[in-house]
Amino acid sequence: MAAITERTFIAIKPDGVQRRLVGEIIRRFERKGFKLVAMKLTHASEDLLREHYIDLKERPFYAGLVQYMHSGPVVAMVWEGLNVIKTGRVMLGETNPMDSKPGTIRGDLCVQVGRNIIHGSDSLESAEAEINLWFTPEELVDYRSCAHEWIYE
Ligand code: DAT
Ligand code: MG
Repeated sequence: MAAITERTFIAIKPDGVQRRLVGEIIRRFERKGFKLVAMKLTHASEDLLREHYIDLKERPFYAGLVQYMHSGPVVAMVWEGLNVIKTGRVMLGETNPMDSKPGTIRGDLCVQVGRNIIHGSDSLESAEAEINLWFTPEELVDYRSCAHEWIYE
């Protein structure tokens, strides 16, 4: 069952950072009602990125994907809330921006699959693995949101 403390890993990719979309993307998660638990601007190593996308290692675009993700800084974040993994994916839109509906991040802000500006975990298992890969336990900040009672009954 989905929990209020469910967490997902969201990353704004190098194109999103370069295109000054960081504020726009964070704004959407904040306004929705999700709680920011961790965030850093980081130039990820190729080793970390290869591991992050390890499930896609046999795909023809894997090397280019790692290169693109390594081409500049990314904003790595952990967001928390009820059903945040699935809802986060809905907010992102489809993998290919061409298939993404208006109103979604990819539907509104990007054009091509190889420059789709944002990553979001797709399952509980991948969320846990990705959070552990990108963050140390100390980087996950424990605090109570003052809006909690106004977002949850
Ligand atoms: P998502 O990022 O929606 O979870 P994914 O995990 O299947 O999608 O793929 C990871 C990233 O790889 C995706 O955001 C963009 C890139 N990618 C996926 N399919 C691709 C393709 N057919 N050509 C080029 N890049 C692709
Ligand atoms: Mg994925």
